[in-house]
Amino acid sequence: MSYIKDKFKVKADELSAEVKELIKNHGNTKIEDVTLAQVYQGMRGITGLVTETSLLDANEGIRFRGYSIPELREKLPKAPGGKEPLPEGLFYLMLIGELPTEADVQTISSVLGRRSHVPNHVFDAIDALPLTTHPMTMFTIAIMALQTESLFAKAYAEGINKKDYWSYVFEDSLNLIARLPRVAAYIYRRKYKGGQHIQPNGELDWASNFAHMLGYTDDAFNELMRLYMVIHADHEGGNVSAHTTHLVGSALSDPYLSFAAGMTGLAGPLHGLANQEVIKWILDMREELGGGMPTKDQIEAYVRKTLADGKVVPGYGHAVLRKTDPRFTAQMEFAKTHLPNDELVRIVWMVYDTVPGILTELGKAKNPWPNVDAHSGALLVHYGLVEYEFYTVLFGVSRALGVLASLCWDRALGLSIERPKSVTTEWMKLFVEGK
Ligand code: NMX
Ligand code: MLT
Repeated sequence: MSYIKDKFKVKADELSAEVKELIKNHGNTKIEDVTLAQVYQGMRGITGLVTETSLLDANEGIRFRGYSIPELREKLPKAPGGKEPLPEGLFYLMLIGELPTEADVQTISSVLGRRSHVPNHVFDAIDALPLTTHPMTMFTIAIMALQTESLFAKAYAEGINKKDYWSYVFEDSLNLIARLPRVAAYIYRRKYKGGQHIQPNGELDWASNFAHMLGYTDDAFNELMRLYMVIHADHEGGNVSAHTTHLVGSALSDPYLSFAAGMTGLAGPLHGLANQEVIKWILDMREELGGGMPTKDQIEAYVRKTLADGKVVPGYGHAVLRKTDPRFTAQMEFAKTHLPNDELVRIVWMVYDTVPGILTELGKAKNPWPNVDAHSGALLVHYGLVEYEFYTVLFGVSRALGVLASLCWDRALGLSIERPKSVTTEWMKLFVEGK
């Protein structure tokens, strides 16, 4: 791993010098104006963050260091016999900014395998929670319990030079990514499989070891996990989980604290919890209609009822995207190859044929198209992972790759504590009156 860390340091020094020059020569350049509405409405459209790992285009979707999802599926190294990219390769790409070789991916895989040990007190913390606790609550508590292992927190307490922060954040980030599948699988097996835990297999790649610890031995499920872990990993810096991790990290809270904070945001229904909400919504619809395949008219009526009840249609809409999410399309392609006749998948596709027209007709949602969450549940159910409350934990394990690679960059670039200015509505009223 040390050669990858050395390479990161070289890249970080180069970019730090470029950023210093940019600020020195163009520090007063105005990027855009901010409207009063933007300040009240979730800062939508305000460019206020720098995130190196990925960039979102409203129409085209996400690019990771310049590579789209179809390009990643083609270019990133695969497991022997596999067709989907290994998430370790995406982590390398986000960290270093270059496509990895097979050997780079192998190095990361084996480092993650070696660092995956989770101390017993973390399992004790999970075990202390009632079984009814939501898996995302268990997950964030377990990450907080893991914070005892932070090398950054320890080094900071001992007194380190700020030039070295990045090095400890780098180590913590790798250790945390290595440990998360074990923690997540422990939560799953405790809550849903009677506490019959499965030990990690150090021979496997990161995603298939996770699948193995969840209890899956199917090669197709390993492939799904690899794809799932790649497509959920990062979505530039402004989404709630990435932004929160970055914000909390800016106070020099260590990667465990920062990531746990990000995960509490991912657990919200307008963000990552939509992963579970979509399948719940489809299953509720099916139950209400008496089971089996609904007709297009029945789906349309159910969508209209959802909206009339003042609820959102989960899996549709986006704060930035204005077209079908390429992460939805990648999952649709996976389904077409592996499970084209699955009933739930076919319902997902019928919903896709129905919802955009209705949302467009009503004209309120700025984006009527599906996001990543609209498809994932149906794929997981097909392979037997039916416990939908767990889905956001899968999202969280994947999201660690992006937000922790970004946290390494934040500290390597020496980014400042985040502290935007806020005002009161009284201030706003006086401001618009010109006082
Ligand atoms: N169903 C019903 N109404 C919607 C939907 C939807 N899927 N999407 C947007 N709207 C409404 C939205 O609630 C808002 O209504 P109001 O003015 O009464 O507050 C109006 O349309 C305008 O919202 P937008 O500006 O289009 O969306 P915004 O940027 O505020 O929010 C989401 C983006 C993603 C939060 C929103 O589209 C949504 O709630 N979608 C459903 C939940 C979901 O799928 N979230 C997952 C996002 C991806 N992820 O994993 O994080
Ligand atoms: C994400 O993956 O974080 C979601 O699509 C939400 C977002 O980008 O705002």
